[in-house]
Amino acid sequence: LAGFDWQDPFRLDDQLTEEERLVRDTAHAYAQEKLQPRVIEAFREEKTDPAIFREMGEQGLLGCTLPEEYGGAGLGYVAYGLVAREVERVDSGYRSMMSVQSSLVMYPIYAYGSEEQRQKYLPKLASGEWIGCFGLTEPDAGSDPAGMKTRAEKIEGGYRLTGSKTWISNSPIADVFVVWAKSEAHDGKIRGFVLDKGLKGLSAPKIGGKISLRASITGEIVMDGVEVGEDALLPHVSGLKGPFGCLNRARYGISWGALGAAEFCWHAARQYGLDRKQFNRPLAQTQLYQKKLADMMTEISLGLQASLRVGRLMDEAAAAPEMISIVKRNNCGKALDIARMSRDMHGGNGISEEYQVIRHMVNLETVNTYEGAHDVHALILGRAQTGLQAFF
Ligand code: TGC
Ligand code: FAD
Repeated sequence: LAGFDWQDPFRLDDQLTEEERLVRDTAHAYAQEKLQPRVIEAFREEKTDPAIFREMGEQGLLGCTLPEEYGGAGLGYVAYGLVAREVERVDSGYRSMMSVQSSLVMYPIYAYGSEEQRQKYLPKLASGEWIGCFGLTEPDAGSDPAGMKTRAEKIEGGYRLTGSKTWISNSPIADVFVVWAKSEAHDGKIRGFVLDKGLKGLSAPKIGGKISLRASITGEIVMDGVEVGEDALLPHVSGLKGPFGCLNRARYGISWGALGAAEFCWHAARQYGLDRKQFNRPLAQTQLYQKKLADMMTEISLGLQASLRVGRLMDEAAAAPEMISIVKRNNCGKALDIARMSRDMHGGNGISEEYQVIRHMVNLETVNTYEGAHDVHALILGRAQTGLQAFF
């Protein structure tokens, strides 16, 4: 029988292509060398450095699944997941910045946009010169985006948008806004629009005082009769399947990312237990401590295998949204449990910013809620097996 690598129990590494390993190693090196040194202060001071987008762009980490002619890297979804895992190993907020830009802004412009929209936006978003945001959630429409109030009224030569979005990642520093609105000219159906910063009536105030995801800026999008031309409409999609098509990709990436944060917390707890002695022995030499480490290793390695499987199916265009709900829900929930456990295993030191586990713990509270709350994914999976709608 082969030997056992505790850090890679099911030999995930062997299941990757050479290209995927290279992408992972590039993302790992960037995240450790450039993001790790800034994250403690960024979180403490609630500071988002826009330069991070340009750095990620230089490394080829933005929109990496899109074709090279639009600035992407033509990679598959497993590579995209590996990038998310490495970035979130440092901080969920940094992964959020990356995944919104890639899956929620570049993807819809690529998949639903006109050729002119692709040419105008994608290369600059891929390089990180422009920052994007995605506005679906509203003050009165979170888990139920079908209840949105934002309206697009038809005017001569274009549309007038009125409404407000809230809890929008990147919005206060965004150059490009992908927003979803009910369009009168399209029978009240939900349509996507791409807005440029600086339009009259468009503003994006910051939401301050977050206790979670503090390294990633969040804001509102206020549209007070914003007038845009016909060319702002994403022509090739109509209805909720537009935003959900983007969310499928982002949720899948989050399933890998959350496990990156969990791995950080697991490794930190292991090391802490080896270094810290109580009752004349390392904490790691106690049965309870080892049981917790065993649980962490088990959940993380099972979760990674599941995300790998879904990623392979996405590359074959054979993944169902319900598969993504399973890995988004389970991996985020398990990652949150692991971060809380690791915080506890660090004792009093666990609440210090220096040990970093409490930062991951509070970040994962958001990750468990956004992109479909944990219980909302349970209802999607309940509906899939009973045929019964339990949302309302
Ligand atoms: P429902 O009747 O289920 O579906 C309406 C239409 O949408 C289609 N559809 C999908 N299409 C593609 N992929 C999916 N996953 C899809 N899910 C649904 C469906 O086929 C149907 O199409 P059609 O043509 O028949 O009209 O819609 P519902 O209103 O009953 O939906 C219920 C529910 C709860 C499943 C859904 O609304 C939901 O998932 N809610 C969660 C909302 C959410 O995830 N919001 C995320 C906001 S963005 C965000 O959080 C970004 S954070 C990013 C970061 O910082 O990293
Ligand atoms: P609600 O929908 O009010 O849910 C509250 C609670 O009720 C949850 O526990 C939920 O599971 C539960 N619940 C809801 N419906 C049901 C039901 N039918 N049955 C049982 N329980 C139910 N949105 C964007 O559009 N773009 C972004 O970039 C973005 N970034 C975000 C960044 C941060 C930091 C945060 C915190 C959020 C972000 N969001 C973004 C919004 C996010 O997607 C929503 O917060 C999320 O979808 C939940 O909506 P809500 O907050 O309105 O909660």
